[in-house]
Amino acid sequence: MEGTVTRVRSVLCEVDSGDRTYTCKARGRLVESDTGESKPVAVGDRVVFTPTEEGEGVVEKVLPRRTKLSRKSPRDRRTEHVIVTNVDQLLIVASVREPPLTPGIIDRYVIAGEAGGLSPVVCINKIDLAQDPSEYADVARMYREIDYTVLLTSARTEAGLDSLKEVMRDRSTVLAGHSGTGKSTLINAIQPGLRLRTAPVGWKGRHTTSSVSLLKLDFGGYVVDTPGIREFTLWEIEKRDVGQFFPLIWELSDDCRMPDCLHTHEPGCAVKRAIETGELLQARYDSYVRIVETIEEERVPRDTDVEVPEEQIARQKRKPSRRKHKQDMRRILGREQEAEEEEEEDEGYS
Ligand SMILES: Nc1nc2c(ncn2[C@@H]2O[C@H](COP(=O)(O)OP(=O)(O)OP(=O)(O)O)[C@@H](O)[C@H]2O)c(=O)[nH]1
Ligand SMILES: [Mg+2]
Ligand SMILES: [Zn+2]
Repeated sequence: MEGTVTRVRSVLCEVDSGDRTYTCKARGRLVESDTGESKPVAVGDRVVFTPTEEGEGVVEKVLPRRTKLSRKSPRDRRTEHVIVTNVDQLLIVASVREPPLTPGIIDRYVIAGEAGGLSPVVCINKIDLAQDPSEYADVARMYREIDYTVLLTSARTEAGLDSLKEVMRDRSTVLAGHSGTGKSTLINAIQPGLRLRTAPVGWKGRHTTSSVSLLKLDFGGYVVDTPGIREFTLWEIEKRDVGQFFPLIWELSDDCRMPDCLHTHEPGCAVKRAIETGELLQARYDSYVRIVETIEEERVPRDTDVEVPEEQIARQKRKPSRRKHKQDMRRILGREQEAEEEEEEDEGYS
């Protein structure tokens, strides 16, 4: 039989066949095979399994993955921790306050999403806590300028939830971001019956959601809730890959003197020149450098899960797919803010 993994707990996983859910173990050879991953199956995986007793089964095989969101395992940096597979988009949930808004983490998720074939969407939640919209306007503008959909939401006042639903309708979406930004609360707000556990109001403790789960949305589509991650370390991204996720830096790099310019210390760097002239924001550059600096120049060749890696994350395919997604989103949302972005795009930001 075939099914979709909806949850993974230690050695067991839940597999939804469409008719019912089976609690499965993974076949021994799957557990032992050296894929370089921390677990043999991930939430979102399409699997072939053999039902055994009532409601139980054994996973025989994981089918090729369409997309995946991965990070470096916090326990072993040579191990890939696959958070979720086969979802369409990554909703990066940040909050205006509690915890504070930090673009650095958004950038990391953007890169991980793009690298894994997921379309990133930025969601700035808890806008009700802002004394003034200027607290988040710059960050929102920054991501819109580089062609991403930015949603401004409040699970408390329900602001922006209609747009969020439209973005999620008939697609599969994983919510990720720091602990406490309101991921589970947002999911509960768009589909009240789910009653996911959320942190009590005002509680400063973190990590309320403890496992990744795939849920069906009544209005169409699927959503994956994930636990907040304190440190999100990119998996299999090289230093020289980072620039392409910063569109203006990517564009400027054509004029750098050194062919493999990383824009950190090289002579004749057009990116550094652009900071001096004000064409490139210092904050964008700093964010770029922070990410480059955290990447270790070391590749561990592994026979990972994607059968034809070129098909999944081919460099030349990334940008068009992002643009296509963006166009879809624009159609769906049809809002003024989106028209603004279009103008900016004409100015050559994309
Ligand atoms: N003021 C305000 N509080 C919110 C909003 N959304 C969520 N919260 C609160 O923020 C806290 C954390 O919400 P959660 O939904 O548990 O956060 P999470 O992102 O799922 O956190 P983890 O599961 O730990 O990753 C809760 O106390 C929520 O009530 C919002 O829009 N405005
Ligand atoms: Mg949660
Ligand atoms: Zn350069």
